[in-house]
Amino acid sequence: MNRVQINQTTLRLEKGDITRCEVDAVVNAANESLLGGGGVDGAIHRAAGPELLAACRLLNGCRTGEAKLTPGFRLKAAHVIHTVGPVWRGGTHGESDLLASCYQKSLELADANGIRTLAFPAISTGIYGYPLERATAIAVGTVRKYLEKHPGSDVTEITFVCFDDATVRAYEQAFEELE
Ligand code: AR6
Repeated sequence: MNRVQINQTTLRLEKGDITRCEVDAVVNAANESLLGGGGVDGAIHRAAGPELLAACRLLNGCRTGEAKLTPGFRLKAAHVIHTVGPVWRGGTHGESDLLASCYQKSLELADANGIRTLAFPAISTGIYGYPLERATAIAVGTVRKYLEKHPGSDVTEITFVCFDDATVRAYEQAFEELE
């Protein structure tokens, strides 16, 4: 299963590169400095151009579980929502709440800024080492909870962008578990 409807919003998954997504906002899996890094963060900064780093420098970083907004500059996406996922430290350091907060705060920012279409990477599942299936269950579950609580949300489409097949399978399973 690769599509789920919740109220007015379609949840979908797509295999590919988030920097190429034609959406109102892409979410970046950043670090607390917001000054760039590897993984999807590096790819977004490369594609958006040096203006993105200049904009990020003005934000004074971002705490884990929080989210901040910049323009998308040279990306097709008008905005980037930068959020900082937790580093996996065995699961006993509040990781699941912090990861859920990344999705919740990103959706709140989207709604506050009239963003209708949004693309998320699999936050924390790369360099930060969060176990994939647990992370995708939190991603989909948190988005569902948010949409059920906010039936008037302006967000019409949420894409979970998967960089590899294992991530596609993990989201497919998370979608199935919603039924
Ligand atoms: N499009 C979509 N997904 C991608 C892309 C891309 N272009 N590139 C990688 N991924 P990661 P994290 C996937 O490591 O675990 C950075 O240095 C990747 O395969 O990017 O939250 C930051 O500055 C994985 O599924 O983010 C932080 O220091 C997912 O994106 C740290 O990494 C997340 O992997 C954050 O680590």
